[in-house]
Amino acid sequence: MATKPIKRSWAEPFKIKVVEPLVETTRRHREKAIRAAGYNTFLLASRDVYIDLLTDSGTNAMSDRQWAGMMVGDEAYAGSENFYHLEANVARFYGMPFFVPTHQGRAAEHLISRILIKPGDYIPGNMYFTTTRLHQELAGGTFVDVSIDAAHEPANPHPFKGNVDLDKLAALIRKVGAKKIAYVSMAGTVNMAGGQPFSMENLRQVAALCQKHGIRLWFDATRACENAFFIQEREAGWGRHSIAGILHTMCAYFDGLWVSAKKDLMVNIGGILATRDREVFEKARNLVVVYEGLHTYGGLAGRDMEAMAIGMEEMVAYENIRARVKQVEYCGRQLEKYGVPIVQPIGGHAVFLDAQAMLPHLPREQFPAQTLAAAIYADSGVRSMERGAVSSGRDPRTGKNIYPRLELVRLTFPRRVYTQAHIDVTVESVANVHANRERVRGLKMTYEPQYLRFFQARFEPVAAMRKRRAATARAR
Ligand code: PLI
Repeated sequence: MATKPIKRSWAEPFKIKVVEPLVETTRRHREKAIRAAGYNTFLLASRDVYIDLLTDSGTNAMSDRQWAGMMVGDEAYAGSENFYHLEANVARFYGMPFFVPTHQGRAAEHLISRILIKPGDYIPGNMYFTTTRLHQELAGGTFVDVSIDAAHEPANPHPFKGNVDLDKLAALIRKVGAKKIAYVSMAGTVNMAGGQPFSMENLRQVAALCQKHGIRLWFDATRACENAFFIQEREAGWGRHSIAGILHTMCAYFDGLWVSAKKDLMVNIGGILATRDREVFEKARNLVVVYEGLHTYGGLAGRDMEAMAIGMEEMVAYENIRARVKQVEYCGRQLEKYGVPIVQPIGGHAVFLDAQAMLPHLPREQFPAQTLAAAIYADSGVRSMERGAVSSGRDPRTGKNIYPRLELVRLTFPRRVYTQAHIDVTVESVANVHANRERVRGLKMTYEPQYLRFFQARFEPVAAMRKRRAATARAR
């Protein structure tokens, strides 16, 4: 009798050697904590968090090899051995001959923005990222979103929502002229679109258009390996190529790149600015001394650079990247079973909840995503992050709030940190908030910092605000 083949699962390509205890808290404790944090999950103390899905940035578990590498840190001020190891691996994996280390991704963004952008320039990109756009604006530039329309539609299952719309890019070139475009910026697995990749074919076409007009093309390679994995899985002709091979091919289209090493490279701190352009490199090597440290350490310890160099070797291992992306997918699939609205397709580093679809009774001015993140924390101690109007900030010219079409909450998975059971607990909490969604009340912003407001803004429930105003009026 023929039997149906048994489904074979994937599993993490590691076992756990060191553990860090987690602490569960009561609902009362969490309600007090989130109130004290101004309903902003960034302002919670980590000790009050049970499962931390705020970010995958610098929150990764390093391997035994990486920890061993930390012990051979060469802490020389100049010419550390670890710098040369890292330099060799930047050339090997990203194919860039010139590089400077930086303390993290935004430091590299700062340098490249200062080097390439003149006041009045434009920087088209496949959707904005918070720190990237701010550094472009601080350098006098204007970011222009040239991502495809599908990227802004949460339910649209387009497999490459990180693609650039070539018509939008061509129209911008016609409108402002190629000379006014400092560079085109493309990010891998686009964060604000829900962790969505671009295709190799789209990259090829963007590169051809840039070349035709003599415009530089730069790569935010922070999550390039996830993008490479999606190309391998989804794009015809790439299924048999290795992750390292796909990464190399992607990078070959770019003039240079920056990386927040706190993601793909599975370390806790670090950044990279790398290029094949000698002139840009000379400027970066000089500027890094002003803002970061000498060009052979860039604000890092030797041991940090060693962990990065080894992390690079691990990031392209198929088993690692598959486990990473499939863990996120598992979470998304479980949420779908409960009918929770999530961004489709499921992203590479995170599951993004569609807060507007989940809380349609809240107007945008009451920040549905901020509200939802606070509600999930209060329910279970799971910490997530708002990725909507609060993150989007204000238009620098008009000062008005920008309300992006995507109003999302991000459940972000640190690499090699949590197990399937943690995901199940998370899913059940989100499902519980979803089941009781009509009871969720909106928020009002009570404090707003000037830059990157999502990190430090404070909020109050709208109802509490009304009560407080009434009490003040009575006291008068
Ligand atoms: O956090 P940094 O400064 O190491 O990197 C800035 C940065 C640049 N590009 C992209 C695509 C990012 O996602 C990014 C940082 N992301 C954070 C912190 C996150 O939670 O997604």
